[in-house]
Amino acid sequence: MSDTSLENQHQSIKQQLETFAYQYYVLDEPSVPDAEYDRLMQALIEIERKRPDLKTADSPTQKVGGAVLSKFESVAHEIPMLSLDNGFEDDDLKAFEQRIHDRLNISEPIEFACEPKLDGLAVSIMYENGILIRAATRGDGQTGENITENVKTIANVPLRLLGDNLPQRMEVRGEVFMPKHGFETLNQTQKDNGAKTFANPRNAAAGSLRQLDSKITASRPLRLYAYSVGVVEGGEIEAADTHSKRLMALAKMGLPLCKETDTVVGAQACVDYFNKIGRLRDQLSYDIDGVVFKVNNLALQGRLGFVSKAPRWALAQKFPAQEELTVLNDVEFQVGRTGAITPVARLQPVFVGGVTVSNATLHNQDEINRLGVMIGDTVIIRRAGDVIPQVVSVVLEKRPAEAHHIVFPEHCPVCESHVEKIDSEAVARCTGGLVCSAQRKEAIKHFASRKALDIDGLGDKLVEQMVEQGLILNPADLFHLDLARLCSLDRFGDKSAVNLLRALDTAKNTTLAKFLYSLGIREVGEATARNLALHFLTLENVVAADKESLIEVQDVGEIVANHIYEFMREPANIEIIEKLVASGVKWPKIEIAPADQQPFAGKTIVLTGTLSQMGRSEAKAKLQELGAKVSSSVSAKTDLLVAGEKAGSKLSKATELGIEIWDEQALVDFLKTRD
Ligand code: D41
Repeated sequence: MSDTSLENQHQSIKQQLETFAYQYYVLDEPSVPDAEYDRLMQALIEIERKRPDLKTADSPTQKVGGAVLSKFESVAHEIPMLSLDNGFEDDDLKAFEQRIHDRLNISEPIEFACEPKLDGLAVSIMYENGILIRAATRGDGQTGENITENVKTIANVPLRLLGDNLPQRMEVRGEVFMPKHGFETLNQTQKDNGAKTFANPRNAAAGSLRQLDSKITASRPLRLYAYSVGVVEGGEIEAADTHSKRLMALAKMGLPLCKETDTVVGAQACVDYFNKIGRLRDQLSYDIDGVVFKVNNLALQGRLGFVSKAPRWALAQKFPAQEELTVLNDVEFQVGRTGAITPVARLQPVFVGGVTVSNATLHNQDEINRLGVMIGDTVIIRRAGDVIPQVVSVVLEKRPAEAHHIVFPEHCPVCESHVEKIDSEAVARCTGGLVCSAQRKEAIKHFASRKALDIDGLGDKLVEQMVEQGLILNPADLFHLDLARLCSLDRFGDKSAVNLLRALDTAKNTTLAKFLYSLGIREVGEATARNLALHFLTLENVVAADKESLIEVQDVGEIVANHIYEFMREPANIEIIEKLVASGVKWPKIEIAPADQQPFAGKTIVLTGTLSQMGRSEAKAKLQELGAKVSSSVSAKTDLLVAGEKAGSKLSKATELGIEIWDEQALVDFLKTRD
């Protein structure tokens, strides 16, 4: 091929790749399948192999990394990278606005730019005439480290800016972070490879950015959000008179911004924004530790200036800490419904993430070994969202001389039955079965729970009391309770008793799927119970099923089949089932339309996004009744995708593959025609 045609081809492929990467990583709107992107990238690599002179600094091939350094050179920031003042309470925001008013000698409400405070690492990226020429860490604010090769591999960092009227020089400042999902995947891969896992996305981002081999960085799911500029010489952006216009100019040049940013007027509106982001926090795809508020007007920013390295015009309002130090006072062992024994850390109470925490789960023996934790140790505990607090790590320097090992019990702490640990499983179990009052309590709680028989008013505390006083031993006994016995319970009046008896009566009308789920068979969740019901149609068939026919049920493998089979071979279980049926627990006969009347027979359907009119499990059940196989991932074999709100990658994949797509309303309308 002639030199010019190779050059033209290179130019054309390069531009296509830049556009696709921009659409995919910056706009979040994929336009071509991954395979097409990979194919073009290979073609570009091939051309550059023949013509190394075409391998310029902004070539998309630079995204894959390659350079291996022996150390990071230092870089002096032309304009120092400032730090941020912190605020913690609503009043801190009010005081912030007050200080601004006082200093500027004005009283009008101030306009603030608001940005979620990403929990990553601040970086500086220098572009000259639109080409990325250098990137550096913040370091101490004056001097950082040259991490150009690594930053170039970050998927959403443009190597070349878009548009015309670009600045001759522009330094973009922003935060490099690892999205939560990428962090989970990375840790799983690390674990599978026997490599060390990272404690949180921030550490993972820091570890990934500080690699001398940029190929490693390239393999890590890092992202950038730009939040400011340093040096700016020329270009349209120079004319911006507010922070938000600057950010807009950056977006126009192809730089990624956090989508949750906004501007508000006055401190109260800042408080409202802070609370709104706080509520959204768990749903965001990245970790944040607060919100940064900045005076939007650049002229006012200039007048305010900075004190001791932090601008007077910005404030980082922090969420309550999610990690704290405390002492592990003791470990207790709890017995669950299936006998699983869980070590629970009893902690010196500590205020973290807005609540006082005195317990944390230690999961199992493997986790205790992994942490190397001893009683008496000072530990770091973390509380994220609504999940159970976790012990993150041990502060070995603080281990007291009297610290002692955690001894896993060989006998059940509740019923003293033998504890069994199967090598292939992480959990240890009490072998007591229904002899064990802890397992009994949990089994009854499960039986009464909302997704099972849904017995209104039968809460956990009440179940515990009833078991402790010997009123009931198993779920079947619930239906033999009477007023006199119920009224003997602590703080349980006539009225509550009547209500509970009525709720028990109502709960007798259920479905076969819910009944099977309520039995609490190991690893038989809602979905499996539903599959069992649809497959076998009657309780008798499930009870009598052999392992081979159980494995035929959708999503039932050998292990689950074994659990079901063993459960049904246990005379005590059969006795309970028979008693329940004798007490009047019943369900409607399952009518399966003949195959030729099942509109989705043989079809594979995927549900994605949020379904607001019906729950996802309800939608799934209805589709299955109409013959569909409901799968969780989109592939060429998918026949239909039902996309609710906020549908993401599955929707784009289905679009790419040309699969039929319905919104929730279409499904609802369709199901109506079947009722
Ligand atoms: O999201 C962030 N972590 C963030 C950090 C942000 N959205 N804005 C920031 N703005 C600044 C100033 C106001 C100094 C330009 C920052 C940081 N600084 C910052 N990050 C680390 C140290 C300072």
